[in-house]
Amino acid sequence: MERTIMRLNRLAVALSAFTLALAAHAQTKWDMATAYPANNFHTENIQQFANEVDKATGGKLKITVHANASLFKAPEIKRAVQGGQVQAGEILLVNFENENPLYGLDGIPFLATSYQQAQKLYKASKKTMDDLLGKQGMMMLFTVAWPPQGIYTKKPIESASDLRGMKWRAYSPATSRIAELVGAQPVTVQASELSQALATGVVEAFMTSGSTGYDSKVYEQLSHFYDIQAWLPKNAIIVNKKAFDALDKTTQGAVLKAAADAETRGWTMSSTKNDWYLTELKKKGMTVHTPSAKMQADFKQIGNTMLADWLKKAGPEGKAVIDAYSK
Ligand code: PCA
Repeated sequence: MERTIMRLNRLAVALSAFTLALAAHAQTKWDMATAYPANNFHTENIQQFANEVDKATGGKLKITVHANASLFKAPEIKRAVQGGQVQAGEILLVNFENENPLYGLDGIPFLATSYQQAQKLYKASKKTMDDLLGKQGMMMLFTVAWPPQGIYTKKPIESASDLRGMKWRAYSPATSRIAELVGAQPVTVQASELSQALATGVVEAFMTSGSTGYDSKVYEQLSHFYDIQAWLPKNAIIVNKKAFDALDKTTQGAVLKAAADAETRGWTMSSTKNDWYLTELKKKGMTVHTPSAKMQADFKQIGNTMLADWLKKAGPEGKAVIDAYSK
């Protein structure tokens, strides 16, 4: 059913592109595939970006945002943009760590734990990341960090060993690796399917932000959130390079200007909304804990192991980024 809907959505996208091509040349239409709900702050920010592009170009470039993985599932969006099935998309960079370790940089626990550090890490890696996506025929328009990642559980926990044997939801290679390191049983579930996985009891614990916890109505099944602030993974808004190059210079300028504004706005939204999300979780009956010293030490240790592994995989290019970040 879901597959059929996705196929129909894609057919509609292809047809509208065709109709437009037959109609005026004056207007360009882009589709933007995203993976999170329409009322998530990332999606709201992207929608505002699309509105601003529309306004700045006097309607010459129309970007339709397809939220909640309605066009492509989160892990498929990058390839869809690369292959030109959609002109633009939103990706969770850490999802692509197996393709290139650099994509996993901002998913290493305790490397960058505040918005300020996450910004610094972003700056240290931006050029390398731009080159990497550039080689794949894409361009990064802007990024926005998710709020800091904490641990959701059914039962209270005191240390990492309390997670042993739990059914653990992972959203990336790194979050699966954490399950391995703590002895939990990982199952990969993307955000758009998380509420369902929770409702059917497939998961008992996981790490994510207050944002995704709230969106997934985690409070209906789990009662504890440990605000350990382990890392802030970024979403990147990417565009097919050929689609971008096909725009006239003025339109390109408008896109870049709206993208720069969306980046600044998005990072602010992320941190302000984080406080709101955590307040809402409490209102819905969850306990938001400051993790015990033992748990912090355990996760710090996990972070050290994962950074060492990452440096081995990422080679000199990765080391250069970490060095630039640590300066
Ligand atoms: N939400 C996304 C990725 C990180 C986050 O905070 C998720 O849980 O899938």
